[in-house]
Amino acid sequence: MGYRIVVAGATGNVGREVLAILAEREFPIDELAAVASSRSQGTDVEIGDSGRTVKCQNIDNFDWTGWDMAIFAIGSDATAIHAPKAAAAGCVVIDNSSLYRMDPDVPLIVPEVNPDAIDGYKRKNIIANPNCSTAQMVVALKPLHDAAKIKRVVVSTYQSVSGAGKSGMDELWNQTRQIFVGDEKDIQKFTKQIAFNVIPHIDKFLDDGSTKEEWKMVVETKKILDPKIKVTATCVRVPVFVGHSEAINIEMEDELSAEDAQRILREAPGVVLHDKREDGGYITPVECVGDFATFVSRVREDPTVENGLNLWCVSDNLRKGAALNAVQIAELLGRRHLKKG
Ligand code: 11C
Repeated sequence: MGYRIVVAGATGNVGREVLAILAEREFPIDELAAVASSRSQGTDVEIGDSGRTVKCQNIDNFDWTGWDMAIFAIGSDATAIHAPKAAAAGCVVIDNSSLYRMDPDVPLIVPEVNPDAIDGYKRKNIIANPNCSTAQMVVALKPLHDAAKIKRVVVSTYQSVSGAGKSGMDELWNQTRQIFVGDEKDIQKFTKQIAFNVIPHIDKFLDDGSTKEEWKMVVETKKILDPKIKVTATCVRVPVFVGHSEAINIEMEDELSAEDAQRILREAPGVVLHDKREDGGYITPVECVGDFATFVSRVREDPTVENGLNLWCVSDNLRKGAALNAVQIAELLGRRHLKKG
């Protein structure tokens, strides 16, 4: 016996990945509904490579009664309208937007890191999925925090254009072609040229000069992993289609050698350590696409601070950063609270 599950935003970058991952992981489903805005009503959406499709329904008219859970990938504005309706009808919402992440009555979950926090979902019938750059970072940090207590993290990100949706991917593709053939460049989605360039700006600016993406990495890491950890982030958009990368500097309370960190990371859930200290002995974003893992490479001691480590972390932002983590939350919710059969 399986679940009655809804995928909201089924035609978007993340929604399509959710459908693919539900099929890949053989999530037990009795009935699947795909919903999106009225524009997509009637569209046949492919369920990954399974050869099956599901017809998209209009979210505005959807009756949430009797559905066990819904994975939302529709952005904060639409989530504010539809999530409360679904939750009130008894359908547990697993939300990819940033709307509920910092709500004290909504658990923010990365199953490898804070699975027990999911028990708080009953307060609102909503569970939040973190920002993609936070999700992969906390998967890599958690085992090191358990071993040597992390005090401070300095992270620089190299984030792919798919984090900005399909229109971000289209802009990189079009600009690359335009530059190649000598056409005028079209700049719409990003604030500056993204092809053959990098942009130190993701999401809107805040009063202190940081960006909202950087703020999310700070506050979400504290909520998921440990409120005592200090985090400072610089988030940068790079001309990569899929896969976010992060250079992470860590200061710990206790000493941890690079060798011990490698040993710990090799065994850590959700992590694949690929760290050969030779040409090509590390993972780059194009190699992580379509994978479930958070890849860690370049683990080394940082002699400029006490108990310091550096590492490089790469993951598919549409998967661990969004769709996979949401499906893992659905699996955890099923195991712990909504058992079937
Ligand atoms: C990006 N991390 O790469 C963003 C996308 O809060 O869920 C995800 C934004 C969010 O642009």
